[in-house]
Amino acid sequence: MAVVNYATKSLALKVVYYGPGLSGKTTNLRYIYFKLDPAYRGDLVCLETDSERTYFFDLLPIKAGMIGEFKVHFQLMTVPGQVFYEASRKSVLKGADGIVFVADSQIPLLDANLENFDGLRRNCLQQDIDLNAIPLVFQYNKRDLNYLIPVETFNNLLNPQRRPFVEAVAINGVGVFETLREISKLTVPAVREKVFGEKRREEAAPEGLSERDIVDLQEAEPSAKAAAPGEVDQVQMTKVKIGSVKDIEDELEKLSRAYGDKSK
Ligand SMILES: Nc1nc2c(ncn2[C@@H]2O[C@H](COP(=O)(O)OP(=O)(O)O)[C@@H](O)[C@H]2O)c(=O)[nH]1
Ligand SMILES: [Mg+2]
Repeated sequence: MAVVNYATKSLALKVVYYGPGLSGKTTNLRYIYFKLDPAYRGDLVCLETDSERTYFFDLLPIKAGMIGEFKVHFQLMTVPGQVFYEASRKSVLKGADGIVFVADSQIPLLDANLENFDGLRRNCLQQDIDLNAIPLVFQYNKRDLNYLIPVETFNNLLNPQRRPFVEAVAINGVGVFETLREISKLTVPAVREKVFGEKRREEAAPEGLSERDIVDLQEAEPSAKAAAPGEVDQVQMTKVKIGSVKDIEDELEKLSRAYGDKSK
């Protein structure tokens, strides 16, 4: 559920990039960070524990516009892919307002995608998230490679409801902003309804975050040119140490509030 801060009039929407390990989740966040005007985004943060079992999460706050008088920002985050991080995957999903499922299009990874999606289904159940109702967008990534799972196969197996899906080459930025736009288009009205539903109906207040704001997100890209090879991989990340899986939720909320407080 979106974090509402009435004191600073800010609203943080949480969008989780989910998917099997190495499907390209971090690459998506790095590209968005790389292309977005710094005025629109916070630091790209990587959360990790001190122990030998390191948990990697990436977190990127971006400014998106207004809902009524509330400043909206998205908190984009990834989940760690490896099987033994199930607990932290669950924890990152808690309170999600939207989910991007980043699938790896390589044929040998079909089962890995399907198993990971089953895991998402299970984790959503445990977090009281209705996967059939929550804003969800599929990104079929790595379309630059050979031996690809056909989009139709992906849709039949993962996406029978025909949620929005985007073919992507995240490493070159292809489809990255389109995915972000699709998930924001679904998430903003859902949150507006949940948080302000009652109030808005009686007030007939001006439209919240508009299509234009979301389009601006794309136009903040300095140019249409793709990133040079390796450029996105070199994006610097701020590392933040966390004590345990239990601290993850607190840390995410803290970082989100801090960004909401300083963003204008
Ligand atoms: N060929 C290709 N490689 C990609 C693409 N997107 C990501 N990668 C590479 O896949 C690897 C894993 O990506 P990463 O974003 O770290 O995956 P994550 O585990 O989902 O966060 C990295 O070496 C990326 O450079 C893509 O669209 N095409
Ligand atoms: Mg990653």
